[in-house]
Amino acid sequence: MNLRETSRMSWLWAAIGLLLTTGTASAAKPEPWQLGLQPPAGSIAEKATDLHNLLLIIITAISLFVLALLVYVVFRFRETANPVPSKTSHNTVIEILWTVVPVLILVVIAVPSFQLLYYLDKTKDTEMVIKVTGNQWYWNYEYSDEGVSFDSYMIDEADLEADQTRLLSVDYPMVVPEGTRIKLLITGNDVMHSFFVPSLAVQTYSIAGRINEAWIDVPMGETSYYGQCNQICGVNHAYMPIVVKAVSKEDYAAWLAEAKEEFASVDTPQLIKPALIELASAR
Ligand SMILES: [Cu+2]
Repeated sequence: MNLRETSRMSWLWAAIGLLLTTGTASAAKPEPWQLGLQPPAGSIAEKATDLHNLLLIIITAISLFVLALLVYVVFRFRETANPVPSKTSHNTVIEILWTVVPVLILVVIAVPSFQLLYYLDKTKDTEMVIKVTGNQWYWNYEYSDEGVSFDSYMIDEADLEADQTRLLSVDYPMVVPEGTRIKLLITGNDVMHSFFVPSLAVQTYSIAGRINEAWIDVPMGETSYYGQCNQICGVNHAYMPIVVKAVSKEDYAAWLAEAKEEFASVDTPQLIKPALIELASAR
């Protein structure tokens, strides 16, 4: 490789490096020209990202292998090079290989996949509970143990302030203490919605008459995690974003005291408590 080629290669690697890092240098919301997943926040998202990266390597290797085989077959067995085609219809060795190798690949994928599934199911280790209700077209967050419940609406484009994000900022975010494992009881009031926050790796359907359980592992750090309803739920489907705002434990206590004044709910805890007791005794 001469000097010119070497410098061309280094440009290529720099460009690839840039493409790979743009996905990891952003905040907990989508960025313009972002590639890949949002940076993972918390243990669930880290495990999900690791699984995604493993699958990406496997699927890339498989695609390149199949492409190489196709290119080889097209050139090696073209009409001019191979005028009399073989009529072979069976080859035991190849048939065993193309059965056993995919099975082994699936086993390799299954192990971390099941590990993650069972990790996602560990809702009993959580420290607090928030009930999330999907409505056309806003979310309601209920801190049942605190008797607090409030609606969360998207901020209109005309009312956006400098630090707010179009289509993602809301008037009242779901405020949570940093470094806390939170159980979410997700339900719906009308049509199907879906509670989706990519950086926390949570995506759970909200269905009227059902309570779906999920948990989030909010890491340390005062960050807002942005998400959206990702189940087509009517004309304003795109306008019911989610903001999970992590604050310090002290700020959370102060917010909660204020919220108790502002959003005190008298009736809802009575409705939700029996359901919570049922859930707790079932586990
Ligand atoms: Cu929705």
